Amino acid sequence: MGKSALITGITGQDGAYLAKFLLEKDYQVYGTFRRLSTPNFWRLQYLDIFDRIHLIPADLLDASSIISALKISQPDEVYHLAAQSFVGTSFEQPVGAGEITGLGVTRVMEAIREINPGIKFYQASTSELYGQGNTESLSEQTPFRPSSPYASAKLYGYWITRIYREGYGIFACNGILFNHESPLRGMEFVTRKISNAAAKIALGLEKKLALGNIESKRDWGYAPEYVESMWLILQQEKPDDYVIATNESHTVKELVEKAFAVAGLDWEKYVTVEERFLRPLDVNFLQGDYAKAKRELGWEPKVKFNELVEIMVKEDLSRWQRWSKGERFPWDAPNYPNENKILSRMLKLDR
Ligand code: NAP
Ligand code: F7E
Repeated sequence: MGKSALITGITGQDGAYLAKFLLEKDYQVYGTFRRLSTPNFWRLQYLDIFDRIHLIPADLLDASSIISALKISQPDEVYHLAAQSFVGTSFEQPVGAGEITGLGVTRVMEAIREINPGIKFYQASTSELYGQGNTESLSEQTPFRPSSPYASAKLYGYWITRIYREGYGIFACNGILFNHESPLRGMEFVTRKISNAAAKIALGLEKKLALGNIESKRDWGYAPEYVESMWLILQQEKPDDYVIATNESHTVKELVEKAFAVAGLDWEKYVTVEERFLRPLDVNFLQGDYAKAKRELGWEPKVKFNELVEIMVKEDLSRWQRWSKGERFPWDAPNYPNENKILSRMLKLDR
């Protein structure tokens, strides 16, 4: 019998890919999910692993549910991926960001400390920790200067992880992952927003796309490769923190240009920049130096920017084509309202 792992946030992009990866390594895979009025298991169904995982209801706001999840799963490893993960939302729900994304980490760590301090713990840390003002590749040594409620909650989670490692001797590690994307990415993130819009416009299902800060630069990698690094981090002799990235950065404008080209379109005819999609603070440059991960984990990225954009746009094109012909399959886009439909604090500001 293989090892056992508990993934918080198994319904999200990384949770689904990590579950698939661990099943292939012969793990017993347990995952927490939130009770919602409409079930949200489409990614697990899309990867065809839904029947092979064990689901446990839990919410990061409820410590008792986390304790139950640990008692039921008795894991060797916990991958703590659940979070309020959209930076834009953290400006609208800043208290929730602190409670869920920040204090949630302590609830999981405390449960581990009480139930079994021998459990290994992975914390989903992020390049957003670095914040504004950088122009060069960022490493484990670069100081953090968070620029959003999301990032400051993640900074708290980063330090709690280190404190439980150094204070209680728990095998607790931070993966400082730069942006990673895939056809399973949430619809509100810029890569998927663009790949979905390019596909719909090419098929005559949509007319335009409104974006925010298109000068912003990101280091975008491919999510299925990044989940392998999470596992590698927990297989080392000593617990430590690692940057996972591609060490390349591109602007949102380059992304939109490439995505529309893959769909056979000239982006300038369809894309507008609208102030309502700008954040109160944005991080303009992120690029990660993954030398330590390469040296110590033997990890390096294979899929780079152009291939990533091609994978995403081609998949969204194919999905919309199949859907238009009447085929039905687990998928988020048909139920996602156009962002113009959503009245948020930021959208209301200029009305
Ligand atoms: P995601 O697709 O948004 O998934 C987030 C997961 O957290 C979902 O399963 C969600 O459940 C769950 N969740 C949210 N609030 C919760 C709560 N109160 N209690 C329990 N579960 C809750 O995010 P992702 O892209 O997979 O990212 C995984 C983790 O890595 C996150 O912590 C994120 O902040 C971090 N991260 C992501 C990236 C990236 O580029 N993707 C980079 C660095 C770090 P529902 O399905 O019910 O919403
Ligand atoms: O924005 C700009 C936006 O929302 C990327 C999360 O996984 O990665 C993610 O956070 C950039 C920003 O991702 C739009 O202002 C322009 O500069 O796709 P995003 P993010 O904020 O980088 C990090 C590593 C995480 O940890 C997070 O969990 O694109 N941008 N126009 C836009 N962004 C969005 N969403 N929508 C736009 O219309």
